[in-house]
Amino acid sequence: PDRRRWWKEAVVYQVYTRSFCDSDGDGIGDLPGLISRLDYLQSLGVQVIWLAPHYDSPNVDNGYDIRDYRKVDPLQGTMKDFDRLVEGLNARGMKLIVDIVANHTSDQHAWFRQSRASRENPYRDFYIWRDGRDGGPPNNYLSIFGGSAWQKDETTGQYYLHYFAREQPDLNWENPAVRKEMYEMMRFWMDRGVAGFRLDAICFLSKLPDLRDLTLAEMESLEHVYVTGPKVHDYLQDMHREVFAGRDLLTVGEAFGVPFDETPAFVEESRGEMTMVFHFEIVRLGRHDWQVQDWTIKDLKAVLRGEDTSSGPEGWLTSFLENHDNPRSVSWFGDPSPKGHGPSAKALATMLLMRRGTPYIYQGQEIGMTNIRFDGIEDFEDINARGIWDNTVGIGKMSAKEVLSSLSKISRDNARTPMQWDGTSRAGFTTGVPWFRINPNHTDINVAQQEADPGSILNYYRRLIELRATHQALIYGTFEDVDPDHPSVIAFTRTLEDEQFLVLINMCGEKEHYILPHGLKIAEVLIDSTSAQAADVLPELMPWQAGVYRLA
Ligand code: ISL
Repeated sequence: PDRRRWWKEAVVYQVYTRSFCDSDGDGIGDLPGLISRLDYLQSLGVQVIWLAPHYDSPNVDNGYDIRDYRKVDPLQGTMKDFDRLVEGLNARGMKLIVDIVANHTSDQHAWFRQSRASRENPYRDFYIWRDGRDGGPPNNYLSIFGGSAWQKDETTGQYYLHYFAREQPDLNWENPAVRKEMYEMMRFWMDRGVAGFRLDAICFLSKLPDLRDLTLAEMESLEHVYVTGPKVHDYLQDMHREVFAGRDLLTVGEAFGVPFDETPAFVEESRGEMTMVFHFEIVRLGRHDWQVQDWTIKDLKAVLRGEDTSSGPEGWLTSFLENHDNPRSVSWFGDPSPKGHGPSAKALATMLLMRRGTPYIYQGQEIGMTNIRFDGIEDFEDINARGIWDNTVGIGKMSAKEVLSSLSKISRDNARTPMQWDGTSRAGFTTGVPWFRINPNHTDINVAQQEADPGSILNYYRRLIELRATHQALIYGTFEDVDPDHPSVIAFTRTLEDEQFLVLINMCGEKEHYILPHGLKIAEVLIDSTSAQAADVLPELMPWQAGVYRLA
């Protein structure tokens, strides 16, 4: 069985500060706003907050472009506010993890301003500079956000590498001075009381040594290439020795592009790298990059099984269906229509919280916030959506209608609309003009209304979180898919010693005649989204019915 760890037992709540709660009426969420909602977060039962980048930034990529790692973004507050946040959390028995963006900085960071100034500058090697080739960039690398991953800098005539936006130059991790700066910066935040880190794009740190050209197939899935740098494990072990060792932190790495079978190396405790990683196979089911594809429940189940074993016998794993980079799960996997909304959001909550792995709830997911409508490219804020548009419609490669339809479904903006606290005109998010549109459905979907309704999605989340906390088997128990072939029902067990639970999820909006395999029978209901009694759960599952049961 797994060794007990606080970060395996915790449920994490991801705060995208800019869209969470605004305290000063400038339309941008901030730290004092977040502090004012700590009682709410505590009442959910989550123990850890993952805070979006809170550092000084020109906000080209909403804080993922850092100008000064040791300063709080004035739009979000002050260092005092940060300290108050940590105190407020600790006073409630909760912890904070911060987002570390180590792969790149902002082009406004002092290091980059030095670096670009001349070839001889002592900071030149903080970034990755190369001569061009035949009047173009050094190789055919593409940026994750579209276009070449190289930008020519007129001052010195060389190109610098940027895996993301051109305003996000990649740091040169080969350079020991870069590593030293990063570790010191991480210790700086640890000294201010953080309990761990979410490590942004961490598997991209090590670059391919020869910077050879990509094949066409590789250009179609950049993330699978950019994670294959030969030194990524050296750097993570170095970071562990210098920063994490002996401190029992929660360290979660973004493993976008890392295949399941390469994962144990990142998360096995004895190797000393990270405690868990985020895989994207589930949230990216049904799409390739930004293009939408068909998917089935059987596909989803295959990924659930694959992910469950991906961390190896000794590593730990995460469970998430949403974050700030992906559409809302009720719109993607569920049914956001008035009829399907509540039931499908509860079905997804059951999957999220009852499988093995530390669950991450993204703000608003607990009330079933949905995607928003986009009528044209001007409705998008996200640099990624704009990049996709420029590289398709912009160059006449695809029609506006086609791209708009896809972007509306997958855009990161869907997850970035302001938190829906109540049904008033600004959703209780701000008294000013919100930086981004509030979803008009906030009149129906909001915290205030769900607080008052015992049958709400919000209160179902609370009950699930409490259930997980009271049964070790729901944390440490093994996971077994007992019905891999059923086309619409997910059925798995969680087993620890002599305790066993069955989790059932009807993943469709139709009633389903369902018989449990292997002669299994339900003896007791621990939670059921339709409030069914043990004898009535089967053989007819209601649309989207989900629950956790003790077997006879
Ligand atoms: O969201 C994506 C594309 O739509 C992903 O490819 C994403 O860029 C990738 O998972 C890395 O994400 C992280 O680093 C980015 C930042 O924009 C994302 O918000 C962050 O989660 C660059 O720092």
